[in-house]
Amino acid sequence: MRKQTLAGVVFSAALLGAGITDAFAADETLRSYAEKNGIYIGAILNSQWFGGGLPSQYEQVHKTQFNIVVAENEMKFDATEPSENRFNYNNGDKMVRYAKQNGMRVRGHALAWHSQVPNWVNNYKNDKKKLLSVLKNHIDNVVGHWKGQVDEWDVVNEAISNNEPQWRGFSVWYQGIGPEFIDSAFVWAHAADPNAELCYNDYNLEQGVNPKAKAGFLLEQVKRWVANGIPIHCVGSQTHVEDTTTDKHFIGSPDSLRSLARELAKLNIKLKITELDIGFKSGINVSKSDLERQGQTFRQYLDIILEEPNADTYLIWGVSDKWSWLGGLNRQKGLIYDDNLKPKPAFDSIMVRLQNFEPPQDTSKQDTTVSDTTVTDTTKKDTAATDTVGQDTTISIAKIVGPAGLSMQLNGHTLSVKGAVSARVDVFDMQGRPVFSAKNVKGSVDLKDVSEGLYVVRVRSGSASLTKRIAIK
Ligand code: 9MR
Repeated sequence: MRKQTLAGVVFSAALLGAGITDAFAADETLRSYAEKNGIYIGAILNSQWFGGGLPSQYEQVHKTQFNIVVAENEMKFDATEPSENRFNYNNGDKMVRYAKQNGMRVRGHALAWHSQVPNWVNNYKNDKKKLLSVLKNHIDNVVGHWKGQVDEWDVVNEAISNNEPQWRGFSVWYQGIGPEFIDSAFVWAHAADPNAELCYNDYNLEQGVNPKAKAGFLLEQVKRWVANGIPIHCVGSQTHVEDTTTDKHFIGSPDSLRSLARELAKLNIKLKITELDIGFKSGINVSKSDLERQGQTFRQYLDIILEEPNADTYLIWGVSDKWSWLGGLNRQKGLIYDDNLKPKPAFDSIMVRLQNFEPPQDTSKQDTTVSDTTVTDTTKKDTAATDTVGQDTTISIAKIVGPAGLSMQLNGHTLSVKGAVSARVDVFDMQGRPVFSAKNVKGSVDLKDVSEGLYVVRVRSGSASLTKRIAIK
């Protein structure tokens, strides 16, 4: 399977550099590097945006940094069909226009879900035939209205129970129709827009792929749907997770989610991360190192999307910690921008990863090529910096030539830069934190103050830029 092409994405956004740390140039945005890697990176449009209640900087950050969008609440059942057969598309239309203007892909969320169902639907809870026609009518109209404009839909959301691997009981659709509401919803959505990608979306899917976990149960259903010709194309993993150091009870992990991606690949089904946040418990004091560790976890989830061929989307459930649903879950600070819309270490961490990811060219050589410290092996599950450095006994990199003849070469601790009158050199650690920076470099620069480890070095001169992963011993 190939990554989805981003050919349709037009980069018309004014890249003004909003929300970019000083370490990154104005044209270095998450979306520009995501596009280079053939993936989508996004954040919801918060409900407050629809009412015009957010500062202009919010939208500036959003459209500059992201290339896929989803509405926090505005395409849900209660928003789109508040009373029977009377549809309201105003807010959804507003988002679709915004996405078009800014060259973004659109996700639709969500068609059949137990929550945010308007009261009138419950009047029919004991009438299976009527409920079926209510759900069909909703899907026909909503998917039909945005046919060709909403690229992918969460057709069914959260239909599996939290604790036990079984269907969720308290759902008007499940109780009134039975689990076959799911199969039908996919069939109707496909009929309404045959080109839309259709997903099953749920949370706690990063807690292991075994029969006792939600992901194991889901996998069995996906196998059945695929075998029965149900038009399902993707699984959305919401990935609302918690920092595992400050909450010892949280059991999710990037490795578990990666296992699910690999199982889904066997069925030709994609995995998307659709609602990512990595929160801390409310009330605890979140330190700088907590935020850096959070950044590393953000990067580990991104690695799945970059490395697994059937994974293509990395969507965060919010932009800034200031406007986040997480308080309601007794969590805090789970996003990549702080209360003042300033990028957090998590932003730097995923930015540097996006900039430096190199798809493996020859997988048979994985883990073996260490003579060149440019370390093209980026395919490990977790970029275990210490392991890689441990295998790497040299500290020179072959000459790397980039655009406009700009080149760099590392010998010992001396980085030589050629092809530039003067250059800026930045070195970042693997979590994207700047560890060294020098301006007006002519010829060479001494990195002796950079301690042993794995880093990313970037050389820039004018509009030319070269970035490489290096090991320093
Ligand atoms: O972020 C949404 C919040 O504003 C709503 O009050 C809430 C109501 O159910 O839904 C939130 O979004 C949820 C999403 O639709 C489905 N997955 C869980 C999300 C966070 O609760």
